[in-house]
Amino acid sequence: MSEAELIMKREGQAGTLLMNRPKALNALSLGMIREFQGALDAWKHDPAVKLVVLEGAGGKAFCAGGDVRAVREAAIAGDRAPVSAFFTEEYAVNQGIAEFGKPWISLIDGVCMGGGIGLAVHNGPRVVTEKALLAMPETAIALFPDVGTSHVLPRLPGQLGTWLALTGARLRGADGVHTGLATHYVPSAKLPELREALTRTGDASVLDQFAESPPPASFAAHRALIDHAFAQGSMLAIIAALEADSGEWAAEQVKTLRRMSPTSLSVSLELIRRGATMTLRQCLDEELLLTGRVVHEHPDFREGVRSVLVDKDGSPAWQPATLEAVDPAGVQAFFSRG
Ligand code: QUE
Repeated sequence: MSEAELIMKREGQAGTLLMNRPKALNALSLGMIREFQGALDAWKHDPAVKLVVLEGAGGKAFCAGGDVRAVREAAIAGDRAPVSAFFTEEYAVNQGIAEFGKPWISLIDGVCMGGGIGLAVHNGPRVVTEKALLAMPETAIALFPDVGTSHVLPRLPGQLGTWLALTGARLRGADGVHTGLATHYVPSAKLPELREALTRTGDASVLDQFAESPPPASFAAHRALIDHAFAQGSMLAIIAALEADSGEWAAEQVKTLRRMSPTSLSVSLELIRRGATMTLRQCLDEELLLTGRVVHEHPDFREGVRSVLVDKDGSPAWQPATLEAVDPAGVQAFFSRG
């Protein structure tokens, strides 16, 4: 008998959800997404469920993202239906979490990227430990920040969200709290006791007895540069602003950006700017339009997943290969509903 990919239980006054694909760092399959929808439907109006506790199995990851290997295989096969189902149903779960109406408590004690962020960030509380590692890494595989993060990232302080979206910067737990992606910092060793208190009482405010003030933000010294450089109106202007700074950190950011898909960077920047004035639902709609085009009509997504997750060679051949060669009208065309 194979074990469920999402283990759904009633414990005390809580509903608990355990993402259970540990070998894939709990990356979201379509089956898991459907089980999430089932849990939302079952518990939203159940008065016996006071809150939900969400965790990842295996001790390494909360959730590494979406099952983008499967999406790539469908794209190569020219099979649009499974790709459309995956993103449509994933984004519906993101919206459902936002509208759940009760605490949806994520215990993030390991890797949490992309789709994992989308399961946590639209509701709360969002608990991180010293072992948490948060990122929006999509520009490395020529996707873009989705799962409703085009709504969330422009609302983080200053230009932190633009920086995270474009560079895929990895945040440790404390930095997660300092950006606002997470809400509470709790040492990993205290999670079992926190979990027990949450399920026993059904009261999210017990968190205040466990939360500690996080260590200082590792990016504190770079905040002024982040807010200046990532406020620029184009990718080339962002690069130029970073290159105008003589520090090592700025040079590292340029190196990172130069490795990402140039098309994906340009589309992601436009998406983040548009998202600043859009509702979550509008953002998810726009992301859904973009997934179809990015996955099926542009070569970089297949190439990015090949390079990062399949062959792991770290040398993707992007088309076009440089930001200088990206056509601005082509970027706008990704967004047109004509
Ligand atoms: C960008 C991404 C993802 C990624 C790496 C990126 C992503 C994702 C995974 C992932 C990681 C480990 C696994 C797995 C998937 O990596 O979405 O199955 O075992 O799911 O640079 O967007």
